[in-house]
Amino acid sequence: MGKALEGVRVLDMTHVQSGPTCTQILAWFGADVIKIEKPGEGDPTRSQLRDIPGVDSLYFTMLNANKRSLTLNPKTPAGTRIFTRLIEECDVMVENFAPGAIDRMGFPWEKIQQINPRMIYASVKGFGPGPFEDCKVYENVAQCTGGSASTTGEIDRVPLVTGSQIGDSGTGIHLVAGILAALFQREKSGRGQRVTCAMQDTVLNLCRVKLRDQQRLAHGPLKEYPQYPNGKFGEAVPRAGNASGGGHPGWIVRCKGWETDPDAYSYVITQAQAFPALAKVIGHADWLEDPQFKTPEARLPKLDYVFAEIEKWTMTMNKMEVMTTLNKLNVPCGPVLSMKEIAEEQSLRKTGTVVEVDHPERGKYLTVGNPIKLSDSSSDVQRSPLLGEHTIEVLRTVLGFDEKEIAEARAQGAIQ
Ligand code: CAO
Repeated sequence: MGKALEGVRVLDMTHVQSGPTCTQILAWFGADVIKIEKPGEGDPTRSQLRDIPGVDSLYFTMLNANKRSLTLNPKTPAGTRIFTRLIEECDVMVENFAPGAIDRMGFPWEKIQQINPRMIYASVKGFGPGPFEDCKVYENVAQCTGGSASTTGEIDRVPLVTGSQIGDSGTGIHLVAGILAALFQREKSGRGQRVTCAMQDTVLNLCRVKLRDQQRLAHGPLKEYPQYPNGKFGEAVPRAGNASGGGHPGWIVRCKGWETDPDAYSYVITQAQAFPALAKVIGHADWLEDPQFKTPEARLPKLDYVFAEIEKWTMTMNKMEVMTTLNKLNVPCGPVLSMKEIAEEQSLRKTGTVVEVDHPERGKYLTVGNPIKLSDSSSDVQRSPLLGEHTIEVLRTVLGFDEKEIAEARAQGAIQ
């Protein structure tokens, strides 16, 4: 089977997480992704959070599958030449350095465009134009400034960041959408363009339901929030614990074994159309006749009680039994799965969402495969490259360099 992005070559100047997430997706779809890394050092994540001394960390290996690695310092004369040639040969360039870093390397957008007018130049930055545009940003800064932290957490407790990397990986995924749109437009216009994604913007995009609620606040209390009817609403959307962000109330309830197992919980949604079945199975057929509980609107002020009653029932069985029983009744629900359970889940292995990969230095490791499934484009996962593993190969086969040119670049420290 062919691959969707075969023939697309990517000049990958990314590091850490946000940029590498983007180029990993392009690589999964078959683009030739050439990752440029600083000679001698490489992407800083190669050595961050290392579990095995001297071996590329899982942080790196899980974000850089299916790529080639080329060491290059574009700030040397030979490096500038190689970089210019790479711009000529590539379709897409992706970077997520601090603002201005690529310009300081001597390659502002105008120059890149001049070298290759078909180039699509994609960047991740912490903020868009404005007061913070020059700031460096990591994941949790984006979660705080994009509205996620202020709306996440238990009621009346500190703001919380989430384990989902919505700032880094979230922005990388948004950037992929921009690059694919630009590639599509280039088919018609023949021209490349700039694609930029700010981490603050993408976190906000992912939290748009909370901006929705901010505006609803002007028209009265948010009735599906746990603060209603007892608590108070201030001027801004409050943290809502585990309340559902949608139109059907939901909550996390304890299941059998919760006293010792930190993940013995399930999320249960009281979807209006499935509520009669839910009420009956938990032993509350009476609610269906009772005007105090019959309608979703009537239940809103009593959600605490409703979920407490549901929990009495879920605590009599384990989270998988809750899932099986409620699924048969069409009640939307889900067990809180630990990472251990996910790593062992065979259905995820079968679909290629969790993949075991072999690495020459680390041996076998698990990674997340491509979650985007195309019916006519295969998406196998190849291990991440060693630092500079493809330097010579790329210089020879992509750029047509001979031995003398390679030796000269090496002598200047342009490559390793
Ligand atoms: N050869 C020589 N120099 C290189 C190089 C190479 N191959 N690759 C990078 N460098 C240099 C850059 O030119 C830059 O030098 P100058 O500052 O002198 O111009 C320097 O290395 C480091 O760049 P940086 O400022 O981006 O790196 P940092 O570790 O200080 O900051 C980060 C990291 C992530 C905070 C910053 O890059 C950033 O804000 N990026 C944008 C937002 C972003 O993507 N954040 C997500 C991070 S996690 O996914």
